[in-house]
Amino acid sequence: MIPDNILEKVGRNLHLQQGHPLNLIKQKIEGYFASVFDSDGFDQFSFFDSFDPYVSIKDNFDDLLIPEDHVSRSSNDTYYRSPDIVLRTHTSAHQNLLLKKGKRYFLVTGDVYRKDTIDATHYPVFHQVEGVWAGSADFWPTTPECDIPKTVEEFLQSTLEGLAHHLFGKDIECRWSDDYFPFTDPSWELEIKFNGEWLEVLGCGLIHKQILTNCAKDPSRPGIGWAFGLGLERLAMILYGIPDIRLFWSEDPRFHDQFKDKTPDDKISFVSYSKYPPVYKDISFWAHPGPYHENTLHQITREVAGDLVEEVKLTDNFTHPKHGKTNHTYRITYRSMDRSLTNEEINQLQNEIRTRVEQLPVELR
Ligand code: FA5
Ligand code: MG
Repeated sequence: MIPDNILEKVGRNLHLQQGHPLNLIKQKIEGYFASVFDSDGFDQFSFFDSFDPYVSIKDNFDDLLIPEDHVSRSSNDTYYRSPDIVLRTHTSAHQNLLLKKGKRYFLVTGDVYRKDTIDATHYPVFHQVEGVWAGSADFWPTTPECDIPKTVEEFLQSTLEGLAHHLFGKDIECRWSDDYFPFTDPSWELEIKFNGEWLEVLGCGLIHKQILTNCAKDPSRPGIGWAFGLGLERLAMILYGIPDIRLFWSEDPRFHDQFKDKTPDDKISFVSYSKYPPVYKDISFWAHPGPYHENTLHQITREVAGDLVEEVKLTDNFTHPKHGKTNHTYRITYRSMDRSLTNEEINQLQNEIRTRVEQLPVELR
């Protein structure tokens, strides 16, 4: 049920490999939380990074108040090992268990898995750091002038802006927008400017009161707290100037030699060792609305072409006024990170993709 190209990533634990950029940036983030929450009045954070990526749907969805019919539960979005066990789609899967154990201040780092679109900043396996700060009910002074949720919100945003400054320096451009998660209320996302464009790096919010109540020893005193989940690859791309998310999985020494002897305090600017030429191929088909899910072509392409696919982009999406069917045209960009591609191998991959698409409820053109 879980394809081989995904299974082979389980257990690689890039975030634990010494001298890997994801490990370096993880250490920088942990270092920031260790130093900020070291002063009087703050309890220290605990760091976890080795929880099993197979989790129950209770942990990944139910306990986070994600509704039964939410799209993220669908097998178009999530890798199911069995009806009750998934590859975690986010590190939030560990929030409830840790809170129930009485942990209130912690980071959890781990690999997460999603059937997602394909381009330079999305990959079906990536790494997140979850952060939770859950203050007790009597942490804040309850004077009438003190708006507690507002204070906790400002505390969250200043902590995360402080992290951005710690990683990237004071001149980094950040912006906040409202977001939505079933497990936080209110919720926000943080974007950072990268190569002239805004890149979403994290989601966060005040922990939903129901979750704090469910996890509290005394449910009548749930307290108040915040949580965030950030994408480690995205931050490492910005920090080290890594142009393509596939590079994190490369075994090319020209990649690893640039990081392997470094410490989290070293300044590193990744030097691209090549930009091999891309090969473009288009594929078009008519699809009825409903039976064809837009993620399907991305998954097929990833299964057939692995890391040789750089991007899958919908370039035309036209609904015929008479028969109501929609034409989908996708442009597939093939490019290797470490060598030139031959026409022959790409034609073979493209034919295999066409053969698989023919088995879908669509009409290939
Ligand atoms: C979540 O996963 C929430 N669990 C975050 C959260 C935690 C919110 C706690 C509130 C409280 P989201 O789906 O937006 O949110 O993903 C969080 C981050 O993961 C994104 O901002 C992005 O940096 C990264 N990310 C998401 N999808 C991908 C992908 N396919 N490839 C690489 N990074 C990704
Ligand atoms: Mg998001």
